[in-house]
Order: sequence, then C-alpha cells, then structure tokens
Amino acid sequence: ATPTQPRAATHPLAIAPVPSPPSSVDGFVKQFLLNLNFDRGVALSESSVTDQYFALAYTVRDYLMARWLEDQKRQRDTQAKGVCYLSAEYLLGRQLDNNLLASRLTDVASEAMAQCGIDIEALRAEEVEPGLGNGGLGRLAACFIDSLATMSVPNIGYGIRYEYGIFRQTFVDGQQVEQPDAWLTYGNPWEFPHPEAAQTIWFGGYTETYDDGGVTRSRWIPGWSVVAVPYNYMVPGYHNGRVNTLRLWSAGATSSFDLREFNSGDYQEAVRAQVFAENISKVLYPEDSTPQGKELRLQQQYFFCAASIRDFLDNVLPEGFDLERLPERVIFQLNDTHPVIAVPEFMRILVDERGMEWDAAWALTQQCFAYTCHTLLPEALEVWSVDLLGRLLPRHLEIIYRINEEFLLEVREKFGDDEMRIRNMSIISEFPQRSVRMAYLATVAGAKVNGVAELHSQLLRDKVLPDFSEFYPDKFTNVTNGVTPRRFIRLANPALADLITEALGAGWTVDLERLRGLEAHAEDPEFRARFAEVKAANKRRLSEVLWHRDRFEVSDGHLLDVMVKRLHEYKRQMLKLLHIVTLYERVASGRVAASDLTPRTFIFGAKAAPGYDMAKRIIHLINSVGSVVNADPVLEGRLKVLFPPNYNVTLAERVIPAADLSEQISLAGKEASGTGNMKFALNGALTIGTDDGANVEIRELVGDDNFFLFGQTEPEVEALWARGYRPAEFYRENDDLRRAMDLIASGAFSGGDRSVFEPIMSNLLYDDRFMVLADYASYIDAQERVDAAYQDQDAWTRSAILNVARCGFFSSDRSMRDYIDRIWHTPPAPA
Ligand code: T68
Repeated sequence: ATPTQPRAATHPLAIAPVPSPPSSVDGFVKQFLLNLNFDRGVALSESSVTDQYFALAYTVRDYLMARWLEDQKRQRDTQAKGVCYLSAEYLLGRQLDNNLLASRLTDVASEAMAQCGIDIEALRAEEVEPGLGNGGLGRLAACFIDSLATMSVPNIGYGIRYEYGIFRQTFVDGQQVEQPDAWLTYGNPWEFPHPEAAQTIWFGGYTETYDDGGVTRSRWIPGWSVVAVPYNYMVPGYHNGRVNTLRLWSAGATSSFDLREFNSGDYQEAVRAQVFAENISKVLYPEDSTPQGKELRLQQQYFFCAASIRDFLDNVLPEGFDLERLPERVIFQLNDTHPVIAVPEFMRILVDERGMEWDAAWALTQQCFAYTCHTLLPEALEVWSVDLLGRLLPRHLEIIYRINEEFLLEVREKFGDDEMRIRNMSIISEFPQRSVRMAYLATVAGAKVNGVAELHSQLLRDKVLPDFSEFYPDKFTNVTNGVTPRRFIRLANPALADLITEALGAGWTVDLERLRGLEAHAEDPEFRARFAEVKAANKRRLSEVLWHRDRFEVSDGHLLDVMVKRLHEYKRQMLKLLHIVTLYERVASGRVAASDLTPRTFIFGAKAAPGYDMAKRIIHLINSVGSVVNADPVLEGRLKVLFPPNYNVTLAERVIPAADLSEQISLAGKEASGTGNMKFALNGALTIGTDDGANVEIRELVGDDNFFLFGQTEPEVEALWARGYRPAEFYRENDDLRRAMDLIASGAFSGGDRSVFEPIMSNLLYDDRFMVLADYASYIDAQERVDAAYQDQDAWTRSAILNVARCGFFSSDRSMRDYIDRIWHTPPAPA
C-alpha cells in the first residue's frame, strides 16, 4: 500500500469532535482562540491581523473538516463514479468568504470576531487571492469545482500549485510593469501539504526494446526525476455539507538526485539540482491564448498529469481494482490541451507497466478521457515539436506515433487514400517543423469533444476540426459555460442577493432558473426603485474601493461602462478606446457641447501577456487617453477613464455588481464563450456586444430590447475577408473615425510624440486582423442607443432586472448538469 492508502487504525471517536454548524458564537470564539493560541502561538492581545486572519481561516477549516473526512471515507467505500478535472489553471479568488458562506458561518464569524474586538473586514482584506490562472479558462475551472461540490458530485480537481501565480500588474508612466505574485509569503491556511505522499516523476532518457516471452515490447529508461508533493484544498459545497478536494502539485528535488551529487562532494551541483526541480512549479505562464512552446511549460504539463494519473490509479482506487471497469469509475476531463499529455501517460502505464494489450488499453482510454476546447484562434492551438517532446518524453512520443498510425489507418478505411485529408488529419504535422497537434490528439483520444458556447461548438465542428467531425459525428457536443452564483451573486452582490431572496424566497442560489420569478417584479415600480438603489449602493462601494486602492474618484450619476478581461487584440479594447476618443474629439473640436454628453465613467481592467507588445502598447494608450481626458476641463467632468491596475477576481467582485454597461465586443467568431458577459448580466448590467460566443445565447434569452447588438456576424466577417478587407477605406470614409485616429496619431495623447502609438495606428490602417475599423460605425451607433436608453432610468432598470431574471441558464450548476448528461454520465450522488 502507498502512504496515502488508509491504515487500519480505529477509535470510537474516529473523527475529532469539532463543533459542526449551525453553531453558537461562543463555540466559534473558543475554537478561534484555540487556533490563535495553539497554532499561531500568540495571545489575542498580542496578535497581529495576520495572526487573526490565519486563526479565523483555521476555525472555518475546523468546521468543514468532519465533512471533508467523511466524504473521503464514503467515496473510498462506495467507489461512486466521479470526475477528475485536469486543469493547469484554477483562478480561485479569495477563500475565506466563500468557505464561510458554504458552511453557513458568515454571521457567526462576524459576531464572534466582534466579541473579540476584531473587525472582520480587516481580516478579509488580509487574504491574498490565489491567482493560479490567467483568465476565463482558469476561473471556469474554479466555478466548475464549486458547482460539483454543491451538487454532491464526486470530484477531484487536479492542477499545479504555482509558487508564483499570475503577475501583479503595476503601471509606470502608463505602461505595464509586472511584479512577481509572491502569494505564499505569509503561508497559506487553506492548504494541506502531504510530503509523505510525494510521487517521483521521471523525464528524459531513452527507450529500448526487449523480448517479453516472444513479443517485442518497448520500455522507457528515463534520465532524471523530480518529486511531486500534493497539497490538498477543501472545496465545500454550498449548504449541503459536501466537501470535495482540489489537489495541486508542487515540485521538488528527489533526495536520491541531490544526495548523489552531495556524496560526490559537489554541493553546488546539489543545490542547482534542487533549484532546477523546484522550477517546474515555480511560476504560472502568463500567456493567455498564445502558447509559447517552451520546454518548461511541457515539463509543467507532464509533471501534473503524471502525478495526477498515478495518484488516482495508486491511491484513490482501491488495491486490486479491475481496470476494465475504470469507465464506470472515472472520467478525466481535459481542460483545453494543456493536460493532453495525460493520454499517452495513461497508455504507457497500462501497456508498459501493467502489461495490458494495446487495443484494450486504447479502448479504455477512449472511454475515460474527454476534451474541452476553449478557443478558435488557430495560433492558440497547442503544438509541441517532435524534437522537444522526444527529448523530454521519448516513450510518450512513440506512443503518440502509434496512436496516430492506427488512427490514420482508420481514416483510410473510411475515406480512402485521400492523401490531402490524411495529411490534414494527422496528429503529427510536418510544417513548419515536425510537431504534435495536441488538439488532434485530444480529439482522437476523447470520448467527447466540446466547445464552450453554441456558436463556438458549431465553428469548432465546421471550421477548426471539420474532418474530425465528419469522421466522428457523435463525438462533438456543446456545453455552454456558466458561472457560480455563490461567488458572483451571493458574495459579490449581497444587496442584490437579499433583494432577490425577499422577492423569491431562498433556494435560487442552487436553482438559478428561479430568477425567472423576477420578471413579474420588473413591472413593479417599487421593486424597480429598490433594484436601482442596490445598483447605486454598489457604485458607492466600488467608489470607496477604488479610492482606497488607487485614489480614483467615481463621480455620482455617471453611467458605469466597464470592459474587464485580458488584453487581446481579438477582444478589441481598441474599439472601446476609439469610442472614447470620438466622444472627446467631438467636444474638444467644438462640434458637440459637453453638456450634451451622457456622463460616463469608463472602467478598464486588463493584463497583457508580458511578451505581447501590441497588447502592452494598447494598455499604454488607454492610460494615456485617460490622463488627457480626465484632466481636460472642456469635458466638464462628463467623461472619466479609470484603469485600476491588477484586475483580478477580488476586484471583479466589486466592479461587476456596480456596472451599468458590459462591454463584450470581440470580433464575431473569435471569443469562444466569455464568462464575464454572464457575470455582468446576472448582476444587472446591460450588454453592448457582438454576435459572438455566449453573447448570442445571452441575447436570445434576455431579448433584443434588453441587449445592444452591433457589428458583423461571423458569416459577414468571412464574406468581408473573402471580398478583400481594406481597413484604410473605412478610415477614409468615416469622418468620426478619421478624426479620432488622427487625434491619436497627432501625438495628442503622447505629449506630441507621434511615434509612440504609430504601431497601433498603422496596424489598424493596414492590417486590422480583428476588423476594428469595419465594426466602428456600428459600434458608435449602438453606443448612441445606449445613451438614449440611459435617459429613461426607470426603463433601463426594468431592462436590467429582466437581464437578471432571464440569465439563470448561465449558472455553472447547469453547465455541470450538461457535462453529466452529455459527457460524464456520473449518476447523481446520494444525498
Ligand atoms: C477562454 N480561454 C476563452 N484561455 O477565451 C473564453 N489559453 O472565451 C472562454 O469563456 C473561457 O476560456 C472559458 O471557456 C482562456 O481563458 C487561457 O486562459 C489560456 C491560458 C493558457 C494558454 C492558453
């Protein structure tokens, strides 16, 4: 048995008698003081805010512990089918409030802290959010594990415990400067390390063939190894007593490795080995949607996949489990291609280590894995050069070759010797260099392949993987993304949550379609007034946060127009900026009176990948336009541009509930789904958006009257490319556009320096891959409809309520139900 297999130890108590909720304030205080004294080693009177935060976190943990231990034991006993979610990213956000909410301890904890003379708000502010993800994909994983726990579905989330998460963004002279995210500096009260359960993960070396009783087999003689130490995190369900597990792996040196060096007297080498090994989980790659093909990244991917697969087979499954029955026990869900190396690893274990026949192993693999694709950008599809892969994982490369060989035989059988098609479908591409297409490998290996919104799944079938969808017509499916209403309504917007509960009763938090009940209330003037007051209060709260954080002031009575997401050209922050510059230029040139502007505050939040020059230039331009616009008296304070640095989950929870207008303006056919769009609509913002990703479904649900649609559709985009897109023509033919671009080009936002933003301007004029100029006129027009609609505040509020009422579909609980029905087939867990 491995160190994590249970021992036979028993005692009548079995689980320590920690008070379990609902609980008294006294009991909570007692437990808190125990933790403060015995774990932190300080007296209350001597304790720092950090001590108090840790003791509070430990106390919440204590209340969840019995349930966590029970759920693990029950799962060991019942071996119910569960989901292993494999994801290189989990963008969790702060844990304290979520865990208090899940365990019904929010009020008890506040009262207990008050009795100790502690301001719980100060403790909340003390928590550093774990930023172990880049954006949508990582946050989606966090929403999904929350929903699975809330629905009592057996689940282990597997990933990487990066020592440094997504960088902390600062601005120096308007330009992004990245700082390391040292989130573990003061320790982390939410994790449980298990160094005794570490795994050894091997890399490199070579393969050899050997004779196995007359059959020639291949085996891997690896060259070097690191250890993977599991860190467990509790994932509590909301009010159901369920606690699932998130298991993140941290890399370290193997003792044999550095001991050998140490014994030979080379201490420097031993330390170097240590550093080398620890590097593997050192830092999250900050590239979003542009894979870098770096060796360390592949090491990270294999590191966590190998550790997770082995953990599941050796520690989670009972000893002697019949692997033929694995599909009844588990599904490994691949969150994009980042964990696809788990497929050849799984095959290697079955075939090389467990002696299973290839065909039997492959049949199991094709039942036990499923793949979610999160992109449509061709440059975002991950490929690994055969060279690199073969050097790092030689046996896995052989396995991939064999998978490909047999797959292409099947293709020939079905489609004949159509060499063009064979080349197009091969998992190995030959140009520009021989490499492995990870999305193809995932598609061939997976039982199912899904996109993340209706439009995306359709384009995935028709445009990205057309040959595959013809070959495997039943493999492709859609699961539209969703977001957790616990974090993004209950925690982020308590005032709205209370208003909803008052109107609809409790229960909507786990059955979000019930929000439909608000439709009737939208017709009630008093309800509308209260809803509007909630929005106003959220704006005041945001205003305080931004003042405290960045010394920004948010003026009263402004329409809050928000665009928060990673900075990427396809998302088109430039289009938003051209709108702002247009409004400014009209007033500055005297063509429009400032008093005719709808007062608006524009809020941006966006990190750029550190190596993405154009994105960084656009950040610089946003800040530069902001400086000029915010300072120019000609606008009479009617336009403000705020760009708080370091947009993250914590800030999202304050910004989204305050927003009036949600900017979802990607070029049609480029944004796979979006999830921010759902969070805004559920918090009563109206969307201005293109027919892209999940915007399509939002608009269908809320209705055209409650959504500001603009821009080309995906087929129109295709048709314009086919005709020949010349952006300069749009520049020449649209006066407003020309004036706005000329103003930027003139150096008006760069102290007269015309060179700073020239690369952005010439890119727009002569390339404009994302058709900013083509959609400009339509966007400006839609913004004028926004201004007009905002004049009638009461009608606006009615629309906002209808957005909330009609977006219950976008709960991640519904996404989980869809995954269960269409892909996982995990039976409902016992209550
Ligand atoms: C996003 N993708 C999609 N990628 O862009 C978004 N990529 O439309 C969708 O809603 C979301 O996934 C959830 O499905 C990403 O966020 C990444 O973050 C990423 C990270 C590393 C490498 C490539």
